[in-house]
Amino acid sequence: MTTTPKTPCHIVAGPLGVGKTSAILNYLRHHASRERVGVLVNDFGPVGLDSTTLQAEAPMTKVLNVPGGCICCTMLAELPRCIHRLVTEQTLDRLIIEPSGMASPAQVIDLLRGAQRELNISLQPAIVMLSTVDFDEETFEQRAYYHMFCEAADILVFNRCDQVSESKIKRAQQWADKLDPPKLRVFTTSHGQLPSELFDLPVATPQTHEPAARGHDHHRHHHHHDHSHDSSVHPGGFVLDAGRSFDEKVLLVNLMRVCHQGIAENQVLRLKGVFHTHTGWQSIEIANREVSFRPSAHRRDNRMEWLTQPGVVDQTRMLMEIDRPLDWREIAQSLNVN
Ligand SMILES: Nc1nc2c(ncn2[C@@H]2O[C@H](COP(=O)(O)OP(=O)(O)O)[C@@H](O)[C@H]2O)c(=O)[nH]1
Ligand SMILES: [Mg+2]
Repeated sequence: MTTTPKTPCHIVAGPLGVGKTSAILNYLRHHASRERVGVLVNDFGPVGLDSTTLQAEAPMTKVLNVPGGCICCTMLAELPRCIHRLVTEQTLDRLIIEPSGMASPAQVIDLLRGAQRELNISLQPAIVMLSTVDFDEETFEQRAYYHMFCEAADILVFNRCDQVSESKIKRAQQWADKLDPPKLRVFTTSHGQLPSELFDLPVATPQTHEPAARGHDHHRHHHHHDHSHDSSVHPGGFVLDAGRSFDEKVLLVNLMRVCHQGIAENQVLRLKGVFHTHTGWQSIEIANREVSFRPSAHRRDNRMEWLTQPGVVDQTRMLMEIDRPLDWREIAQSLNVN
């Protein structure tokens, strides 16, 4: 058993050229004299230019270039080895990792989450940077490429705001504020100037939470509306830490049951969730009495929100229902009946 404190480990991800290295440089300029920071860069070229720039800026910092070019699989194989080298060579106060813009941030997060204990690191909220120049609602809604980055973000940063109009910055911010599950923070900036508090946000490990009584849409600007007048609709929800994982088959079958039979006579009108399952992260939904499943890049926590009618369904009850062991006789019976 190791007694060395875990090194906080930050991921600064995002497409090529959005300003990741600039953000890390900015952090080093403000902190490298007070903190021992280790930086791992996965540059796209064979030369490792980013790591050279970073090292020149902050000579006290340990900068390591992860070889492997732009192929994220190669980088994934090298990453744990490089982290191990950095954290064993000296005690670090912090480790910052810039994956190549080609890497899927969710894959990097999965890898690090799995190796956390072994590497004695503690994964901090993932910072994902995007260029405000690239933003428009339609593109960000429709392109899987942007979904991948937005979903994986715990903290979403729109950089390059100096190159767009005020109204576009506002639109990006408003769009991101409406994302579901909500981000820990959405931040707009230029030249990678991030406030240091973004590196000190606590990793949420709540057991359960009572979500705000929101209506059927989650738009923040509707907050002033009072939906509670509709006493026949009851919201509920919970958040569980990311370390907890579920059996995908059990989840699916139980959600189908909940969808069709409700819980104790309470029909489930709407349900949304993200779950860490044994086979990966899944986003689930019930709408119009149908269950849908799709892979999710969200990695922060397990969470679920629902609306039922007419009675209140508490968190514990819902969790038990969706996690309860499969009863094949019951399933066979329900198949026969329907
Ligand atoms: N105009 C403008 N240029 C930026 C901004 N952020 C970064 N850059 C420049 O864009 C280029 C790529 O930035 P870099 O941080 O290396 O991006 P990375 O590929 O995500 O690491 C560099 O020349 C930066 O100086 C910004 O907010 N505005
Ligand atoms: Mg870079």
